[in-house]
Amino acid sequence: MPWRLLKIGLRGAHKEPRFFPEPADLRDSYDVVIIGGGGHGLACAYYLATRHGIRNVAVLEQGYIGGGNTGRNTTIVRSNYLTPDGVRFYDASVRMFQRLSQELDINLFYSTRGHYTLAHSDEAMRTMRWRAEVNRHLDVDSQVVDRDAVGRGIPGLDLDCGGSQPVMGALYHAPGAVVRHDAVAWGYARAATNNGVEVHQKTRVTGMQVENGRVCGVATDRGNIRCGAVVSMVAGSTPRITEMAGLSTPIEIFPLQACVTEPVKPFLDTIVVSGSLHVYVSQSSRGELVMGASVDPAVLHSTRSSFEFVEGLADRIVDLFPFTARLRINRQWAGMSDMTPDFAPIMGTTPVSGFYLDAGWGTWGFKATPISGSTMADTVANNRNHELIEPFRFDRFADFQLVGEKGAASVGH
Ligand code: PYC
Repeated sequence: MPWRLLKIGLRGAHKEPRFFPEPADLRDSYDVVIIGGGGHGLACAYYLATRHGIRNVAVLEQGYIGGGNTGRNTTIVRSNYLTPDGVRFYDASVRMFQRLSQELDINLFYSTRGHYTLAHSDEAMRTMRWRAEVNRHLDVDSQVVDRDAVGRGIPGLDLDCGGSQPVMGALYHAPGAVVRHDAVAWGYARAATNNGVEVHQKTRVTGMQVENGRVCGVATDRGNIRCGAVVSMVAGSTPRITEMAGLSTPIEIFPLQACVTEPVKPFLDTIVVSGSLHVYVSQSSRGELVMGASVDPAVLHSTRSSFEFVEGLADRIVDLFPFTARLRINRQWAGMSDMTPDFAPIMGTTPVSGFYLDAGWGTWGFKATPISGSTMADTVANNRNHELIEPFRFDRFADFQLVGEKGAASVGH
């Protein structure tokens, strides 16, 4: 049980302090400036302070914390990836997530549900078998299950999908989970500020100072800051920031949309993904169906959500769960996904000394929050890539060392 909750319960007085203090002014200099107050940036700040004793850190967020992709995803956590590099990395993340409520002393409502990736063709079954082999080799609990087992595991699912794409089987990943995404950002923000980090919201980075190949400061809309290191941990703004450092990456930005229905009685206690139908769905603790699709078809820097998205998604969700035809959609939104050519992130040191990059998360950045924060903090503290992120290094495209995770995407792109 989180200690703070216990203390408040026993005290009887329920006045709560501000969740975390907001510093008034920017200082002239910091050891490390982190651009982006989403889960990754806040986690990195927290681990810099707690594991490496680097506390003179500012997190600069142009909006409000968790207002970007951290609060715009469908909260899924899993490690059933395709490449050994991806599986090792996300397995470490799942393990950190499982302990995170205790560590941050906040109830993140982490809920292990099990995760089905449905296969509707022989080719998809082959990919599921491949993923299961790689996962099990690395001690990650994934197995291929047949059509009957899918039917038993997901009551209410039409195994024939309205006759369009009958289910043949699935990859079942028992550790698959959901977790309250905004609380992850708040938890890291509070824990980081308790350890001396400053989190500055509504502070936009407008420029970067690089001298003799080394970063030495950033300009913001609230003034200039000198610093020893800059870590870019943004989504949707990566090209804008890398350009300031004089770098370019193969990242392109595509919107990824999602929505929730009105609440209904609990019927779905697992996470269901269909790559062929381009949908994923889980039921929140409030009873809403949380659903999403693949990225939008064209490059766009926007968080607008569209009628076309809901129309297309609803059509396919009804094939899976016919009773949902009667449900209303309560909310819809979009995030901006940094897509790389090999569907793997770009992490670590860069050709500009003191400038570190955490980007290219595509459609799966949220689930990497703890491991990305901790490995990036280690990388910054030691100025060399942590071994778990070395496969995702900045120059892998120039070296033709791609990671090739497309087969593990929840939905086709
Ligand atoms: O990778 O699990 C995933 C995911 C779900 C929604 C988008 N990506």
